[in-house]
Amino acid sequence: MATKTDPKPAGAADDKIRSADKTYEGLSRAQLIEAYRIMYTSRRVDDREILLKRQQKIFFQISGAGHEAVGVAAGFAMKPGYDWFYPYYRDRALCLALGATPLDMLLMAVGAAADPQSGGRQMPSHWSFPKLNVVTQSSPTGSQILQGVGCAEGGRYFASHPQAANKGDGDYRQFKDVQFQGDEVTYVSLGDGATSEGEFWEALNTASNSKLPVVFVVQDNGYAISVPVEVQTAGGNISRLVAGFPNFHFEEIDGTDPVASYAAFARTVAYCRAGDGPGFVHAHVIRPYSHSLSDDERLYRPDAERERDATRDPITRMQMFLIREGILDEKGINKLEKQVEDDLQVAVDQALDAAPPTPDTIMRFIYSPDLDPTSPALQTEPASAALAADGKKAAPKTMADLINATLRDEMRRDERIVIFGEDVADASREQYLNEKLIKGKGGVFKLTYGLQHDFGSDRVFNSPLAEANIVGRAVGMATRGMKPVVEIQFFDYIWPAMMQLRDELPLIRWRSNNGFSSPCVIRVAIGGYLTGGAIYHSQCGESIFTHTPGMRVVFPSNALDAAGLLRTAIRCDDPVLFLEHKRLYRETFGRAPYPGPDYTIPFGKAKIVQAGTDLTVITYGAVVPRALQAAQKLEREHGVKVELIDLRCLNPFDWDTIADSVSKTNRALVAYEDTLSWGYGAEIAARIADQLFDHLDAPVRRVAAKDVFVAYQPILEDAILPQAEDLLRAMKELAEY
Ligand SMILES: Cc1ncc(C[n+]2csc(CCOP(=O)(O)OP(=O)(O)O)c2C)c(N)n1
Ligand SMILES: [Mg+2]
Repeated sequence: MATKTDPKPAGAADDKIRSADKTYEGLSRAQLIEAYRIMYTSRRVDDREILLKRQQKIFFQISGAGHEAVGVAAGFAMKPGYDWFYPYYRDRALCLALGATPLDMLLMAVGAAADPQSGGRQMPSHWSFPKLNVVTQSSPTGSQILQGVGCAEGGRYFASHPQAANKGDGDYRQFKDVQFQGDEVTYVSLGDGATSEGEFWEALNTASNSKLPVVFVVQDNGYAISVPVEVQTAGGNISRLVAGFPNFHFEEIDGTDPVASYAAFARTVAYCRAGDGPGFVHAHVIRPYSHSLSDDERLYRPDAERERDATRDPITRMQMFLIREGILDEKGINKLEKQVEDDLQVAVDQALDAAPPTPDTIMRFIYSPDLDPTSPALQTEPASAALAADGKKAAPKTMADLINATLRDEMRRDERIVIFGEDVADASREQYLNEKLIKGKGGVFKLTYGLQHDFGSDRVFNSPLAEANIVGRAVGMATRGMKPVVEIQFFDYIWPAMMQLRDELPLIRWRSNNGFSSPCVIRVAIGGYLTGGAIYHSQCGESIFTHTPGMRVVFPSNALDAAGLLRTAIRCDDPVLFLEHKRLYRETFGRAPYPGPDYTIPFGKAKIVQAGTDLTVITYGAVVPRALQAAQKLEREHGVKVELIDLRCLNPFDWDTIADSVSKTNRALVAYEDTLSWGYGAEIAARIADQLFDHLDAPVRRVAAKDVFVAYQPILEDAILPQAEDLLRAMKELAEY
């Protein structure tokens, strides 16, 4: 191991003093003893968990064995509760070094209610320690990396907008504490296998380009379950592949050597703290305990290879180092180890006695316990009505205009809001704007036009063309207390962000048992009826997201609702998917005067577009104007009075309004633009059949798109998407049933 000694010659008496003062890359002898205590504790917690798993007292085990030295080194070089940490499941020693206890870990392993990390919701080794700034970890390999980048961006943003950290009234800010240091560093770690995930490269790209203070740590144990590193990584060495990223400080180290690892981290953290850019530490480690307790590495690794690794075991190496350097003798080591064992036994006993969570808690913290976006207090009147009463009638505006105006109002009100996405800025080369050489873009649909001009390039900016990048960074920023309002240019291209949207964003709060939250807004242009939009610019698919607990989903059909619901979305303490129908952006239907900067609509409150007595039509989005047209024709021609319900918000949705209406009309038609089978309306239809069966005089009917993607040729598009005539026919049949 690397050592550094005081070069000054000395006599025998001085020798003792000198050796007591001797430091090892800045680590004192006491710190090295502490490092060994943590490493040994980490290994022994793994061993005890393995035993408990064999005794069926815990339900899963994955170890940090072989990764202890690099973990302790990073923990010593960084500051808990000051810096930020997005660890990997092998980071047991890191977490112990930061201040987590074996009891915290064992409570998680038994799935105790008192598990401080998840309350029994997550597997062991899925670290989450709010006080230490260790951010809730998930299982998908690699999804933590972009979040770490967003976290670092959050710290930088608050440092340059300190007032933004102030609490604000009447919105999520009341419940979202912000702390920032100005020079904090974000730690993100992953395995050699996880470097193959695309999000890893997206994260390096942004950290490099923005010179963000992120330390990327690849703990390379040579295997991803059974797949060796040369299969993951072209040429077998990740350091060689990433070397071309500008602005980085790179280190490639023996991660089984705590002193060398500490030195590398100290250099890297100093570089990041100084604001010079990100760091990359590639630590070669070993994995002596197979991948997890569900894996037996003897199936794919011969004994000779495993024995070779064993000679590098960081625990035995560190023991030998302490003895060789005269820091501890064998007796000292035995004493330390005995103390660790005794303490561990107490923790194991406590964990085994801990009460499990009760099943009645399962629904807690899916959403914010503090701010209810369905609150009647959010029901407001548009200020435009007051203006109209004064006789100064404001001109009706499109949905696009009012979304833009709402974003502007809210950005003025809440400095934590940033907007980013593809093409959303007016111009990334802002000198063109300053010199008034150009007008600016502001989104492919121009929804964010002028916002960069008004609020600056650090609040409205373009992202790379990478949807996971957009959402993953937003998650990290929102965790820090910012309010990212990001744009996915077309719903059809939301899928690269799916891991973040399904497994991360909506789960941050629930899986951490309310330890963390990430309330942000994802605006998405959605839908067809475009004439030429074709397959990849016409998709719906909202049910995929309403099927995800933890995600609010909103889908307005007109300008006023869009303004009111977007404001509620932005002020909300939950993640919101805000779906904007492209066809409705500039329609004549549903224009409205500007409703003022405080106009909100509660989530989960439908609107009765037209009252009726004979038949209920439940719909939303671009089907609303088509259904209205059909209903008006049906009444004109056949005297049938349709009650038309616009859901506006899909999760939560307004069951009470549906139930009241169907109980009255005894007939229900559910209409939606997405493909018929498994669509959002299928759930509504099922609930009506289930809960309102006694009120029905006819089967519940659905009108939706054919079960095919939208084709380019307008004749085909018309045949695929539900049209007013289809709705009219279905309404008439149902009324006559
Ligand atoms: C996205 C994703 N795909 C697959 C898995 C299943 N899985 C869990 S760990 C793992 C291997 C990870 O290897 P590496 O990143 O090298 O980390 P190590 O376990 O070796 O420390 C795989 C495939 C997962 N958790 N997430
Ligand atoms: Mg690995």
